[in-house]
Amino acid sequence: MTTTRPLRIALIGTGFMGKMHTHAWRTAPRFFDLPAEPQPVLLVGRRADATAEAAARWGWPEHGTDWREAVARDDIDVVDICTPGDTHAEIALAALTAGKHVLCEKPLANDVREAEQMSHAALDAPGVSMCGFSYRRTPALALARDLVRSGRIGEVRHVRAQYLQDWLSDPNAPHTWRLDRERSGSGTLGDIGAHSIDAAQWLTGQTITAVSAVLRTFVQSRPRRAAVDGLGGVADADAAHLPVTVDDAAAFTAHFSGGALGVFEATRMATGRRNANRIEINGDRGSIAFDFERMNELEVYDVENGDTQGFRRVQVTESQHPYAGAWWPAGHGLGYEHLFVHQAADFVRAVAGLEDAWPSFADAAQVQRVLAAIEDSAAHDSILTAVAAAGADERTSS
Ligand code: SOE
Repeated sequence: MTTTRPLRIALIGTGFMGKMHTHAWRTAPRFFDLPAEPQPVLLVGRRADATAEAAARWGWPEHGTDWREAVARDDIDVVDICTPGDTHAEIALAALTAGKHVLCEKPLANDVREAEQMSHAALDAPGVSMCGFSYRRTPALALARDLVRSGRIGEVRHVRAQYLQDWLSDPNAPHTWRLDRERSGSGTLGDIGAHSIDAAQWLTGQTITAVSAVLRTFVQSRPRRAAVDGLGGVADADAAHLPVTVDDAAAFTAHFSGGALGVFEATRMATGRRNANRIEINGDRGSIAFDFERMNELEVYDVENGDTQGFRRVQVTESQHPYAGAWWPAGHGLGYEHLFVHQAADFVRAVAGLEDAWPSFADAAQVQRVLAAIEDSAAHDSILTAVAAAGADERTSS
């Protein structure tokens, strides 16, 4: 059913996510049958020289330094926001008002007020909007969701989620925008803890209603960055240090709307753990367990298995598994970039009206309210803190 109708993209941001989304827009129509062809048109970055270089390398025909150009142009259909959180709301609100379709990186915004503004604007806007909680598009997690939602593990009692990275464990690792509260909203909590919160709610179909939390900053200041490399970079050893104004680690317990109990941990200081995004869910009839460092596998336990009981390691690479049929023969495996290709493909289908856009801005605003409750609780000696309720008109996807 592939057509050549173009869907013209402007991408804002030239960092890790800008590079990843570029790859996704280009690759999605090569592997998925799509009703329109994403067409990279305009790349926007803050620095003219770096943006020109990125545009040339990644194959963007046009580049600029003002996102307003993307919003104002009639020949742009989609605005893809891959900037630090402090600009998400302004860009997204302008783009939605201009009738664009909007894909926005997570967390949706830097605070609840902005997130709710975006969620309301999305409700009234003609364009489609989606927030980039990309892990939902991991085949193993999508399969886990089908199992949990179909009742295969029974009534969910425990959700145990850890998101562990280590790129900040060296106190001399350089300062980045991810360590500046003004730009990122929060630290490890919003950057990677938000993924665990979203995954837990999406997998179980339950929302988090109250939390008790601790946040910790282990390194109070860091050298200025001289060059970008991966998530961190290379420090300028001679430059003055900049203050770290966000959390390095977060730990919290959570009450879920359906009665489940959650235990969460997120850190960028777990030496040896590079991107261990893990989640285990225990129900009364079985369990599922996932670790992104083995992203092609899902561990599944069924209480029914009698003498042969035990967790089974399922390779989620069969053609009938979510997304997997578009790729390689069974067992050949996918990587991190595939999640973003799946996201791009689903976004194009949503624009064509073939499916809903999920996670919606309302889903992402719900995650933002959980983040806010965690910060509140941590600021008040971990006191149990209720998560604010969604507005009556907010429409979360199931
Ligand atoms: C992007 O989705 C992202 O959340 C990054 O911002 C994190 O730093 C990361 O490592 C996981 O993916």
